Amino acid sequence: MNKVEIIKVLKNIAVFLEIKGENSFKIRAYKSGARALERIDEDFDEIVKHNTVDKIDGIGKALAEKITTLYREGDLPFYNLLKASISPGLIECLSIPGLGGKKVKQLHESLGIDSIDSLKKACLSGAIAELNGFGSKSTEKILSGIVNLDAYSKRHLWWSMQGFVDEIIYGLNKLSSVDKASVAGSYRRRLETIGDLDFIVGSEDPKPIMEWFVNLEGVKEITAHGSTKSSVRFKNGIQVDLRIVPADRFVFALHHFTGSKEHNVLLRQRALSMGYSLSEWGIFTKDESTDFLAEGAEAVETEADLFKFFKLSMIEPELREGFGEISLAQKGVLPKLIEPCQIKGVFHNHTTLSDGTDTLEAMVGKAELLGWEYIGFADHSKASFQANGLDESSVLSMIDKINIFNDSGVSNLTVFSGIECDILKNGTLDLDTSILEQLDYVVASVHSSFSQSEEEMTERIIRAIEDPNVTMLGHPTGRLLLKREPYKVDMNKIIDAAIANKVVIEINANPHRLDMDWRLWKQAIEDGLMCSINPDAHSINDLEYFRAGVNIARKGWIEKESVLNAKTTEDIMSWFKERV
Ligand code: DGT
Ligand code: CA
Ligand code: CA
Ligand code: ZN
Repeated sequence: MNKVEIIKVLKNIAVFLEIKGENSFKIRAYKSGARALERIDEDFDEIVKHNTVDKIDGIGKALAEKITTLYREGDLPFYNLLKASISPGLIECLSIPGLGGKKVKQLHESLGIDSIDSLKKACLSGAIAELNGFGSKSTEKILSGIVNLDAYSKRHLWWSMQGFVDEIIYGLNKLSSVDKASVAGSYRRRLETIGDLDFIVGSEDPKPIMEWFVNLEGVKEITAHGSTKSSVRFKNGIQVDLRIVPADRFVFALHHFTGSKEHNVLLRQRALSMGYSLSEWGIFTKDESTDFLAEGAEAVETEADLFKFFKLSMIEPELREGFGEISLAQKGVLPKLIEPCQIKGVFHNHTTLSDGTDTLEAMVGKAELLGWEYIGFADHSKASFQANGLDESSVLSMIDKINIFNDSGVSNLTVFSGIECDILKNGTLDLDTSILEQLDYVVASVHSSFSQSEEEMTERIIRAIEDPNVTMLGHPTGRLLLKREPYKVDMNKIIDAAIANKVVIEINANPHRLDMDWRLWKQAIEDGLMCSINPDAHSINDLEYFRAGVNIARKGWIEKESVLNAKTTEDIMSWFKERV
């Protein structure tokens, strides 16, 4: 287990002990142990290797042993037993925002609550509002937390589906009766979260394919089993639809089931206006039999052909959301979407200086492998103490370190010095201007006081945007997809302020964030906003997240001209200079 995972276990132990009502000294030991690990500057791997975990300030001998076991074994019997001793329903209640160990214990003891279900009932009956320390406001908050939890459980992150999708496609392509196979639906449109997975197969012999599908390893339940359509649910909760059509109809089914519904409706209208009807089965002459394709439709082999049939240029799946793609395709003026190979470096990355798990040198090494020209580091600032944020003097020594690194010639990459500076409650920045001025760039982000009113939050962020030292706005709504709702903020005002102050807004490419949302980008780009695709990497592997960011940029109609990190090193340098 790495440091970040160990910190999580220590925090869980503290919460579980709270539920059990253990003495507060014991609980505090785990909490402060977690904090101590967050704060260390030294290389954690070295510390464990040298058996000096107990020398860390705030960690005693017993805790040091547990940490070492977690590091070496990836497991801790004490933790497993503790977790097993608590009813899973109570652990589930912990995922409701605002409910920690103490509150869950209180709810359990005073009202017998032992599941989300009983929690919901107690909210609705008014029993919770009566409890000491709760009220009608917290009842409302718990209820909306339950609604969100339910919605979250029905969808999956696009990013986490990749391996699963690739495996199914690989399996299908190995079957001899499969002529063509593709994923469709929201996954193919690269939506940030997906409900179910849809696969389309072209084949003249569907039976063995269906048998293979419903008997796949991990299938828990077969919800539909037909000769051309089946649906299954896997053990991990993922629902998958498979449709098999004759090979000469594959392209029509692929287009239809890629969607979206909105796009399909609009394309169908266009077909009708041209005297055709369009369905998953093909293109037909309006009001005539659907036994035969319309004249010319049998030559449609690819989706590009299909669009061409309707006098449209090719519309990439990412754009098929009914956002005006059809009318632009009609004029042949769709954007040339940004591609992963056009990214020349990334800016929002963390190292072991704050809460990252890899060193600057290791991150540069990975950036070299990715073929980039530059990489920028933006560790946290001091207000993010839980992330071991940097104070003024640490920032200065980091700048020195980066200068020395750049001069050393160790790497061909240029390293840019930045910071992810906290936007404090009142909109001022967490570090002194005299320090911020010395950095190449500043990413300003909100990490605290999420419950401000929309007006306060909007003013707060605009104030930061107006600070001449701010180069980029980080994760503008603070959302965590399928985990936490965005805070309230007027994004249109934020976008206007960013354009007026030549501030870039990031697409935070962490698969849980993907913030700013793609739905806002098309208009924002037209109005002159620049974007930066930022992986917010906390490890070398996280640098790969930039691909998820590129997906979102493409869904936002973004071309490389509007992406800061598609510029060359030289252009970046002059851009940083010119904007102030
Ligand atoms: P999801 O699964 O909720 O993430 O979203 P999708 O887009 O994958 O939706 P899904 O799986 O229900 O259906 C796949 C595609 O099939 C959808 O994007 C468009 C097409 N489709 C499904 N139902 C309808 C419909 O009622 N009308 C039209 N025009 N198309 C539909
Ligand atoms: Ca779907
Ligand atoms: Ca579906
Ligand atoms: Zn952040």
